Amino acid sequence: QTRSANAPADVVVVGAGFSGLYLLHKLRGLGLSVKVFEQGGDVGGTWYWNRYPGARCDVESMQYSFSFDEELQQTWDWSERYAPQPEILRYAGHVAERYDLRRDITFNTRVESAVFDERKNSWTVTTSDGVSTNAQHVVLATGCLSNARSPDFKGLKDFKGKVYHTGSWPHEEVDFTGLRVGVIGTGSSAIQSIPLIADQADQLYVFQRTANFSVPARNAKLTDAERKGFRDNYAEIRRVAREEMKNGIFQPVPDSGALDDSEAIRSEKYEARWTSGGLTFMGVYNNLGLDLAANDTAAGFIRDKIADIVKDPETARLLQPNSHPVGTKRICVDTDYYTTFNRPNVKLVDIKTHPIEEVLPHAVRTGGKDYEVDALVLATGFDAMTGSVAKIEIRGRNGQTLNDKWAEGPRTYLGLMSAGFPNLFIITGPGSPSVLSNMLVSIEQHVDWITDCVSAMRKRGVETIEATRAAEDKWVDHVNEVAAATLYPQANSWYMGANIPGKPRIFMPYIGGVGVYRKICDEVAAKGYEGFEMGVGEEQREK
Ligand code: NA7
Repeated sequence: QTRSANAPADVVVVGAGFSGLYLLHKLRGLGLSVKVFEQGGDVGGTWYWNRYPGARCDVESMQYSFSFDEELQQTWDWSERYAPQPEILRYAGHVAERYDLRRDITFNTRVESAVFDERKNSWTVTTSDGVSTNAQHVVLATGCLSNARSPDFKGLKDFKGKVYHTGSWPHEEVDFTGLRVGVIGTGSSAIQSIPLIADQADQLYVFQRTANFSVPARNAKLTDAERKGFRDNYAEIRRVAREEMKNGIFQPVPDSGALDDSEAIRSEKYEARWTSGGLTFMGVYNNLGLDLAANDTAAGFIRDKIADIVKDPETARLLQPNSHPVGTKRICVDTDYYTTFNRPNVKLVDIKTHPIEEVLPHAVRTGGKDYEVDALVLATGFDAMTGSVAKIEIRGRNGQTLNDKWAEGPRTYLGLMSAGFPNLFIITGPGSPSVLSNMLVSIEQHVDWITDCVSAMRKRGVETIEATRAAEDKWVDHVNEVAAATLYPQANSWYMGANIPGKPRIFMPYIGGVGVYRKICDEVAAKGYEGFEMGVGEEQREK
């Protein structure tokens, strides 16, 4: 392919999900030239790819939405408490239209490499069409759950039916009517799609390795009064989400711990959250993520619910999670998940005791039994947080690649930059609260911080910004220390990289909370970007 070059840009942004869209809008506001590359055919990121039946965000739509434009939040009508994926995707499209963003986005184009030139202080970004683009800054807005992962089960490639992955679902309608279907995995994507697939399919086999905790979503149409309730109070609701909540989702953290209450009061409180539904279940007490005995009370409550709902005792037993404290893998939010196992056409298959031995042309073999299926759904998750960054060859100072630097686990300062990679920013990167938060709260905060930073650089007349090793080491230690004080590292979760064979086991997100994190980032900026080094260009120095 002939190599050609685009006009240079001030900033190249990788990805046109919610991060990329808001970045483009904000950076344009500084008068910068911005070029966005997106591997998908349109905007939306996660919501472009995850089109499986039942796909929804587990954060309520009135909160999982942009807050930067009052008119936008006052005029977009969310239809349900948890809007379905097509609606979230329409919202992303609406945002792109409203700010005329698509003209600076190149679709169906992957960024393959980004190489820093130490003399010119600029990045050369090469895309899958063989074209290169020079830019002063690169921002990785590549998403945390964007690199879908299919385990290499023996025989999978010779399977004769259709194979789907929840994280890269086809754009055309998929109809399971009359088919025998196997779903592998019981994470959030599986838990959302299983009830709908069971409704269509003749027979559904659910292959479960690890049982997960799930709470009812209690999804419902939003009424005008509910929407108005949010809209009238948005200023305060958004402020609390940014500043006071641990993750921008729960109510502010309560004062009491689970063991402070009697069993009767505790059950009442859990029951109330179970009835109101959603992720806020984990916000009943302040120590569910910290104290195993406290956590057990919540875990036990959910296990009892499962036993009540699921009629077959052996199926109920298998569905009761016992391998990790509740919440240490992201808790799932479902509609009719457990009741689905009462249907005569649904069977749970335990692949922990008997792992999948082989996929045959028309069946899945486990425990010496062949389960005949016409279609397979891999709900097997993602190479989370670092997977999409790792697919790009990123070379910083001295030709070092980011993959080499991160071989023992990702290292960042504030999740925003990595030492040795000047002018390369990451949105919701490892070391930031990202996946433990309402993503939209984190995305807006990161984009605002980065935009302010670039603007400050321009005002000072500097060409580069780079995290210092010392600041990065200190931040990595802090991220680890905060995580170690919680129960989270006890689970084999994708937060830990534990779902990817060979990936270093490190708790990747920052668990200190979005409010605390925001304060730290603001203080760093207020102190003249403490922990970062700013530099003038070599040509400027030589003058
Ligand atoms: P998850 O939560 O990573 O779930 C993946 C599921 O697939 C989980 O049940 C895994 O079992 C299972 N899995 C993965 N690999 C295998 C193999 N090799 N054999 C058997 N089973 C396997 O991904 P999701 O897409 O559901 O959700 C990701 C996030 O998106 C979610 O947390 C929300 O934040 C939104 P395991 O638990 O590893 O034993």
